[in-house]
Amino acid sequence: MGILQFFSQNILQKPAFFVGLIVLIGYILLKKKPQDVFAGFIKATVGYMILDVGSGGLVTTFRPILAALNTKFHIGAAVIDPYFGLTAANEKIAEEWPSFVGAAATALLVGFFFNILLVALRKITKVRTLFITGHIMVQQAATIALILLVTIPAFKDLGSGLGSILIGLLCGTYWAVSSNMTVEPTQRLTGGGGFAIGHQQQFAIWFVDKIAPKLGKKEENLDDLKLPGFLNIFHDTVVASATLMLFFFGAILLVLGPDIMSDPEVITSGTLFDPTKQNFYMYILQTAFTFSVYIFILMQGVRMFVAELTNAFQGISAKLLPGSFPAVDVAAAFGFGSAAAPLFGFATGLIGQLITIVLLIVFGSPVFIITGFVPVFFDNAAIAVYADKRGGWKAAVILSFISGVLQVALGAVAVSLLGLASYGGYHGNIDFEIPWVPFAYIFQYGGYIGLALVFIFLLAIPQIQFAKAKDKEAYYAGQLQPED
Ligand code: ASC
Repeated sequence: MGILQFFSQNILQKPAFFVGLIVLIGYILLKKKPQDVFAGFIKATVGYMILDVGSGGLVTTFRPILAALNTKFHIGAAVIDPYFGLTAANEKIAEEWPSFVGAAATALLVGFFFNILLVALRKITKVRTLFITGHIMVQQAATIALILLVTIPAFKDLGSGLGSILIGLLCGTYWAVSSNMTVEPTQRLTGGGGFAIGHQQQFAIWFVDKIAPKLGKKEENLDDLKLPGFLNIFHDTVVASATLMLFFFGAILLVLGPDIMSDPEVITSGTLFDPTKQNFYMYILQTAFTFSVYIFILMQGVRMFVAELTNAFQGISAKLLPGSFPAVDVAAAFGFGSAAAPLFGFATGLIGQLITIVLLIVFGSPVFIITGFVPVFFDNAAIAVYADKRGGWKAAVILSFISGVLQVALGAVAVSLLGLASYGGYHGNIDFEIPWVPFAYIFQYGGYIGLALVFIFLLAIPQIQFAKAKDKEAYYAGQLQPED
């Protein structure tokens, strides 16, 4: 138990070390020189820590600003964001099912080892991917635990021991199967990059990869869009993101005003406005530009660790888990495809979200949704990157817009189904709209039979993928099929 707990707390829940450890083991298996093993471990761990600085900076700076909207307008709203979702799920579990407080952490371990087992048995399961994005697994285990506790009232009677194991098996199955669905789309995007996605939009990526070619031409890339001359400056990520953020967060910050932005009770992280030291408009400019700074940092870190991880994983897949792929953070995909795609996806997804939020108000929805930064940016950016690769700008714009609409509409459904309005948050990423909202309803109406059906559905997916693959060797090797 001690060893398991050490592993869970210090490695599994600290993805930088988790990734570093995997690189270390991979390089040892590859019989690299000790100094190269050491260097690889450092570059992977530090690269991941740099990614964390980038994404952590984005979250700490922009999350309180969105939450402040809630404070100012006194709306019983839920922020759709996985960190808000994590907090909300944990609070609700602690209040209503106190014996299940540690369940998500145990489920995390159970799920991880079950994923390894599914890959080890890949000749039977057809699963090729190991989900290694620890911080995402923490969030998902909590949300999935909550979904089961709320929708199957008898679930609590299993007790936290058996209950945690069942939650873990469900998590592990989702991790293994969903990331396995991203192998071909990601190989296509990256030109054989050798990794898959283990994040919060695997079902969406699979769907987008299938549907995008029907929506547009892949030759009509976002990067090739003939924009009016002056717009060319937006092909640069820094210029584009800074400008866009100046527009959106500028408006939000103006509405919130200097009083709120200088209130430490509301702006609990990021940079507090200090009226004695700075002009408010300069503060707005600075906050908007901070976005570009963190995006830049994030991408730098990703390049570092993905390079090491892909090398090292060849060692692991050859020796330990033959034929397996690492399923990593979706940000790893942003460096491939059109450089303009993440930003376009984010912008169109945001427009889709805002229109749907207005519609919620117009139709008197009891649940009000506040845009959370993580889903609106990372999901829709990813959708646009993958869609653009297969169907050009039209597919990217259409699909990220639809995703924005679904995030808000189904997010509101989830908040009311799970009773989360008074806890202020829901996970919100696109996989936690589809398939997880339908799954939650299947549990609600089917109880344990519903749960069994979801297991069967998930485990059947890689079987169908394998059955449809003409070249079976290529399937196992994660190579594209001849018809692709
Ligand atoms: C998420 C989440 C984050 C970001 C990060 C993107 O879903 O919880 O912190 O996306 O993983 O790089």
